[in-house]
Amino acid sequence: MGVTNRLACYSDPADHYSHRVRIVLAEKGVSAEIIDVVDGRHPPRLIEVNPYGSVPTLVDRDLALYESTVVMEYLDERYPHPPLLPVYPVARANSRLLIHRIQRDWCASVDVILDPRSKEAARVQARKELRESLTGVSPLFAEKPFFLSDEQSLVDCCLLPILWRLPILGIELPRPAKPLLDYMERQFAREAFQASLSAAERDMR
Ligand SMILES: N[C@@H](CCC(=O)N[C@@H](CS)C(=O)NCC(=O)O)C(=O)O
Repeated sequence: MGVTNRLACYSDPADHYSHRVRIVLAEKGVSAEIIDVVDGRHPPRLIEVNPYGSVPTLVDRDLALYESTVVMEYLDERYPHPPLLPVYPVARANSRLLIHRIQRDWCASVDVILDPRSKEAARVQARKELRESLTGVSPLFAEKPFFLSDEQSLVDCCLLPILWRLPILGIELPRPAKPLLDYMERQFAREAFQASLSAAERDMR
């Protein structure tokens, strides 16, 4: 008899927000049924549980959650080991602020670059801004093994899907970004990161 996963995750195999949640699941070693949502073809059950039909959406028995940050924090609380947010309130708040900044600055650029409706000039500008911004913060990655942290955290889980996509975003980091390039090499080699990748994501590099 097959084992039914109590968790199901509606995920677009190419989407960086869905990738965040798949990384958290892999870091926690939690098995979930990954239901691929591609080309806007929404399974009826997804529409039933999420009025926006957006992915990622997590279903845990009677609970349905969407918005990647909400889903990630739920998983971190539901499966506390290993913890992906610091214990103390100041450090937790700082992690949440970093996630917000990744969202506002870097995810905004990624979404412009990948949106087929974007004008070419906007795409060129977003690519330039993202490349310069990542290069600018690169020295921070020389200070700690993870992004401004001694431990893997939800901040890394938000950043890695972007960094993995740099080739398809048309961004090559320059040599001075070496601390960031080293961080990427370390992170991409992690077993959990490799386990998080969909077939479409494996093809991105
Ligand atoms: N802020 C959302 C963004 C997620 C998002 O943009 N999802 C896209 C993925 S391609 C989506 O589901 N769009 C609506 C749709 O496909 O109907 C999050 O963090 O989860």
